[in-house]
Amino acid sequence: MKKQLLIKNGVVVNEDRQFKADVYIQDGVIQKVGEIDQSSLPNDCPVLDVAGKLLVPGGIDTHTHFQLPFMGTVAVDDFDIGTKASIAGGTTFIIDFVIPSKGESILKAYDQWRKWADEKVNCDYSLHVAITWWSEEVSRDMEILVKERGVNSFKVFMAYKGSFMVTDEEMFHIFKRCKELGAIAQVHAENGDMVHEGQKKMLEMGICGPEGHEMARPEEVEAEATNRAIMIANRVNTPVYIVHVMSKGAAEVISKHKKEGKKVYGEPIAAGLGVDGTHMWNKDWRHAAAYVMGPPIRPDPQTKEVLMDYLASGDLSCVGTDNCTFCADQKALGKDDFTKIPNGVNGVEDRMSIVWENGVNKGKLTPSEFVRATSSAAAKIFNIYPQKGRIDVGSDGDIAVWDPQATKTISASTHHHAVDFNIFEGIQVKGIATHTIVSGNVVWENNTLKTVKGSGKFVPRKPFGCVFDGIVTRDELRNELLRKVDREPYTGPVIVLDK
Ligand code: DUC
Ligand code: ZN
Ligand code: ZN
Ligand code: ZN
Repeated sequence: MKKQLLIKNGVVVNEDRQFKADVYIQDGVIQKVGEIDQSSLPNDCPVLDVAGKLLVPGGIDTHTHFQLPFMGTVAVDDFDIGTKASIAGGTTFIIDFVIPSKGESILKAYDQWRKWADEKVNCDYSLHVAITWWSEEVSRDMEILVKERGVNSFKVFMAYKGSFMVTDEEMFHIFKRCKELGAIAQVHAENGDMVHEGQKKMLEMGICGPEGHEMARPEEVEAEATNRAIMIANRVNTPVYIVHVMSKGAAEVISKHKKEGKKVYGEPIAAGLGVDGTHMWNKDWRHAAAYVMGPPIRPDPQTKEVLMDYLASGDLSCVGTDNCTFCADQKALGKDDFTKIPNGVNGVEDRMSIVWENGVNKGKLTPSEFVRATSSAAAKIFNIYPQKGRIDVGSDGDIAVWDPQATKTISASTHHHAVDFNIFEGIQVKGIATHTIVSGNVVWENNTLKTVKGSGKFVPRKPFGCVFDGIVTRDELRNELLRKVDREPYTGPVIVLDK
């Protein structure tokens, strides 16, 4: 028997248009979009009447760290709980990061992440791979990952000195390799040396609480690294994707380079769009520590507005979360020293509602721009469009039924994360996913999850091939000109200078 679903009376919202339609999904793939005569379908086809609600492509979270071993502990949202929380918020696809230790085989780390995820995911997923060290072996294994394991994105950390951080020289080689392989280079852009010095200074001054976290690594530290990463990528002539853009300064840098024609993408995250960093000054230590992530959420309350404006203009491309959650007892590893507080916040469940609330409800985004920002742009950048990121014939049956009128108050007491704190606690959002459809199955309705652990699939992503051609850097232009130089030697008089 075929697995099927008919969604009746929806308003399909894609990134380019919006129209009334029914949607018929069979065996996980959308077969029909438009007015569908129910009598043309088998009698036993289940029907979901959504009565004028919006149907948006299932959300894509470009940036999660489920069950990440990090800073002496392990993130509590694993691939099961993490993808359940995603689904409860309308997100049907996540891209997590494989993060090998320095010296560790990137293939081995990839296999480990695949095993962790395959056993537990409740929706489809992909993997980015972080490159934390550089060698012949890493270079060779990057090729294997691209050609045989479905990876087309590699991330470097410019921060986390002593663990993940790479040098500019290593970054240059990694970017070059990305270009050769048709993969996209991603960067955690903070100046790791400056972070290190800033942390030392704060501790010397006796500032040991969470508020020291932001003061140790202010905006300039992020903006400088963002600029450097884009400049180095441009030397190599390869596109670059800046993960978790948290500050006005970094967003400005991206916008400037984009206007100059460089291929650069910026990813704001739910935390940066939804809250400000003044919470790190909260008198309650646990509360303050909950907001510690890297790069920091900025204390200037204008930041989230500005980041949303850049998202609306398209200068920032798609929204992730950096979902990397730690409970009170884990955050307490840094109770006497903020540099030891495990960095990370929640976001995967609330991302879409936060973007709707602060984008669409504030008149900054249209519903189609919301779809672009939460799904389609990510699918395009990471080369899985239109399999994901669109409601169309042939696309995967991953859909969120979006009710722009329904409200909820975000709270740790009702969220689906394993973490005991929610950084959006108390925020009321109008616009939520009432139903989430994963691969043609209704797995979230009536506030209830009906997910199947391990049912999600790994989605391989192809390299970009010729997409990266056609961009000319100054170096290439220079080489081109040099090739053209075919000068006659000079044979005229020469002034002899006095000794
Ligand atoms: N930042 C975080 O806050 N957590 C995980 C890794 C990172 O870069
Ligand atoms: Zn990062
Ligand atoms: Zn607070
Ligand atoms: Zn991250």
